Amino acid sequence: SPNIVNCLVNVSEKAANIARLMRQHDYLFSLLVQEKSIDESNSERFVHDYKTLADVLIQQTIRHDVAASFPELLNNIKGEESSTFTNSLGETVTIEVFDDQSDTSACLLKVLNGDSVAAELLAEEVHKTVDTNMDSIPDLPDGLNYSNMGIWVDPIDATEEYIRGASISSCSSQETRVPTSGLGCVTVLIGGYDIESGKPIVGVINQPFAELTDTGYKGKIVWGVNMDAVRVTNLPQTNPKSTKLAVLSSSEDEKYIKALKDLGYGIIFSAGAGHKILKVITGDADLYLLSKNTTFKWDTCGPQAILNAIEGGLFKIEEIIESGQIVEVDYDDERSNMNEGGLLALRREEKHILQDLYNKK
Ligand code: 2IP
Ligand code: CA
Ligand code: CA
Repeated sequence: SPNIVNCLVNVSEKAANIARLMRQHDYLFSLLVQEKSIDESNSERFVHDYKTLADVLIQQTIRHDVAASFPELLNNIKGEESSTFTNSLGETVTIEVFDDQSDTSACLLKVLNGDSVAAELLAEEVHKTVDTNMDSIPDLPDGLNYSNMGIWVDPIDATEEYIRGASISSCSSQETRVPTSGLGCVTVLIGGYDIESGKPIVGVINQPFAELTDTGYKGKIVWGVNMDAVRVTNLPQTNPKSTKLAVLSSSEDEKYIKALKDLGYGIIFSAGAGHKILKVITGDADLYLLSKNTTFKWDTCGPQAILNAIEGGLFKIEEIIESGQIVEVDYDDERSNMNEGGLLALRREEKHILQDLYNKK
């Protein structure tokens, strides 16, 4: 039977390919930055927001490819985007990825209001076979019940950086390996969780623009499995040294910034919720704290699975500060999609700060 980790890794790479194409192809990029004015004179135009097309097309591609290998998952795959667009005349069209490239292309043609160049370029990328051939992916336990698995997708995290961000080389900080802004902060996030327990069990973070080389952007993929029988990631087996570095949203409250400084942390502001958790996972930062309710289940499910796989955790900061209770974020379908109570991402060896923060309140 197919391997879900392998499947999610490959589909994240296809997503990254689409994201790179839309950003690097001159014509497609011109559509991307024009945003709401592809053709102001044409009121029937469906894509009033082309950047949403990137998001929706990637999400639908992920849905299609995952369900092709795991039909039981079809109705369990959810994401940030809805698949429909409504134009100014109130007509609605659904972006769909079909089994045949020509059908996908025809659907895109409708959405793009007859732009056959764009429709064909995109459909071709959506229907390419992508195999990353990662050799370290483990065998999973037999008899996994995929109808009890939910999937959260954020097709593009840090959209602002994706649309407007400068190339990574111009803004990454050499010293800390944590870019503040730019394409390096963009990620594709896919996470699988156990519907019964609400625990994240598989995760992929794909950074489509991790490196700028002579031949263009190269991506990076981090994956993790957090099952009782298999707990593993593709990260190198090192024990990152604590550098007492906190990575925060530029919108973080002064109160928390001060508390972390008082505890001896250096502060870096950086874009992208997925990117910030990734930096904690890789050891480039030691914690990510977010006091506001500005992330959603699709931002955290995949990253948390990887963090858990290395025995780190993603906790609700509010519970820690208010009652000293150490509660992990979970994925309960009955509750809101918002991560209420904020976030605190930590690797295993940094968990001592849980007590320090509670004492500090
Ligand atoms: C956003 C994105 C933002 C982040 C916000 C997320 O997701 O990751 O960068 O804010 O929390 O919801 P910040 O960069 O201040 O941490 P999206 O780009 O998918 O809307
Ligand atoms: Ca997001
Ligand atoms: Ca997004």
